[in-house]
Amino acid sequence: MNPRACLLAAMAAATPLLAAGAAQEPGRPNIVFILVDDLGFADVGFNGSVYYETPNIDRLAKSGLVLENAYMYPTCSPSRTALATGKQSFRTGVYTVPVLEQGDDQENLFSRWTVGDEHPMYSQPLAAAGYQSIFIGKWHLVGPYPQEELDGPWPRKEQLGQPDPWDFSWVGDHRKKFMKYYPEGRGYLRNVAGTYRGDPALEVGGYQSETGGYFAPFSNPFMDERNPKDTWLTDHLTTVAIDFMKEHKDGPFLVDLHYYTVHAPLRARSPELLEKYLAKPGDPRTGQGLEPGKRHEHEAIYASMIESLDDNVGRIVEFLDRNGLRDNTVIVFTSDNGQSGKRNDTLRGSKGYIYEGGIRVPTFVNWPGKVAPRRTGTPVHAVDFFPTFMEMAGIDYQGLLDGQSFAPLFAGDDPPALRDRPLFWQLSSQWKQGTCSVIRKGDFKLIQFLATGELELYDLRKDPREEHNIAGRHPETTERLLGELTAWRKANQVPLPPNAVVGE
Ligand SMILES: [Ca+2]
Repeated sequence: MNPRACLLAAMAAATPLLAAGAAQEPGRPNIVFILVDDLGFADVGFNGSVYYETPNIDRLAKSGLVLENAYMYPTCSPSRTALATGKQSFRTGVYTVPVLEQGDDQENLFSRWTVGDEHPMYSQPLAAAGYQSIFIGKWHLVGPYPQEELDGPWPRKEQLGQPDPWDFSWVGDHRKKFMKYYPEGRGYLRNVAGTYRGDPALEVGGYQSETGGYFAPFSNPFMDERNPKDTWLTDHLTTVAIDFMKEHKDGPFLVDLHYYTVHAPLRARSPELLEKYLAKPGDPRTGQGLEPGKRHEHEAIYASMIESLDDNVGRIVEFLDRNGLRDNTVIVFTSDNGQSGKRNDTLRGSKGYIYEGGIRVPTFVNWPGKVAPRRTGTPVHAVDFFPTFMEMAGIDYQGLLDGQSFAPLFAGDDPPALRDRPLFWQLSSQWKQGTCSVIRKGDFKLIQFLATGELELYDLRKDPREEHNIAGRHPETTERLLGELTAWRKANQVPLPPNAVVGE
């Protein structure tokens, strides 16, 4: 037997839950789900960055399954909603971050902010199966005024708004009336730092404040700051995670560590790290670290935040190793959308765009002995994480889900049922680009803009930077994918903005 076949045979023997039709494994694994905010595909060493430094993250990636084509929506809210509920945007009505929307009620179905309790989250079946769970960091699955969303007309005539960051008049209602929209209403034992907001800048001045919310005092009403152990938010959230795992060592536990970093406002972790990255040569392949002047300082600050993220991932691994928890803990690492305003010459677009730079994110699953270390190009979507968590935990979940478990990839192969399936996106409200429906299947990605009917087709294998729209040159492929996309919309009765010119 060759070494790979030998490894697979050993894994097959050791992983009954992954075999077709197998019974549940008696010991459910602990799950640590690290979700980083706005971390770009190429902002980690394991995807080739030589400017940003992520040695701890890279080690985990190398000994795990790297998903090279892991996709989110282009912004926080729809991605986080899809991750949590396993449902597409058109079911939850969460299409983008409401305060970012551009245009009027003809051009948009204005997005919801609050995820309705008719949409269960993966944390609920996990809690029912005995998981002790904590939510740490950015929640963003509730709007500042849930009652306004519930009482108002639908679709709305105006987009939803938010208060000034330092206006805490909403807190009282959220602690009582709207708690069901918070982690505690979703099966978690505790919520630390999760609010409606998409960034940590809650003190007077918001983004312009000195700390940006990344340095203590954090001013977060959902965080106990009486005995702060750390003065830097990313360190503090990691300490909370470690304390929780200490408390619940006997497991199984779910730690959702959804860091606020590396979202704006950017703040340098330390003057020393800032100096280090200001002096470091840039990377000619990605363009990272090569920006001039003020933008270079921006990149160096960002790099210091990434290094701090990496240090903290290292702390988690060290804790698990020291406590003999590593083998029964699966670590899932991803980001909620592409990089925001940084440079990456290897992909088109950034946060807000449906191009690869906006939706393809750095992702891996590490589970010693259960996940064969390798890289795969099989595409996965945000809606696939919920069913994957169910399979990892051996839960037979019966609710409606739009995705598919990608746990079959763990054994070392790419089953055609996963490799060749289509992935879909529906963006019915707009920010940086027009509303659109999207299908990715095989090597191809087709974007249909709803207000104009314009089509863009890209061959991602030959043209990873999406420089050549080949819709006109490949009418057969275009028609075939458009047919699948249209059939998907029709089968799901996907609502479209009033100005859409595409019919079914
Ligand atoms: Ca984000």
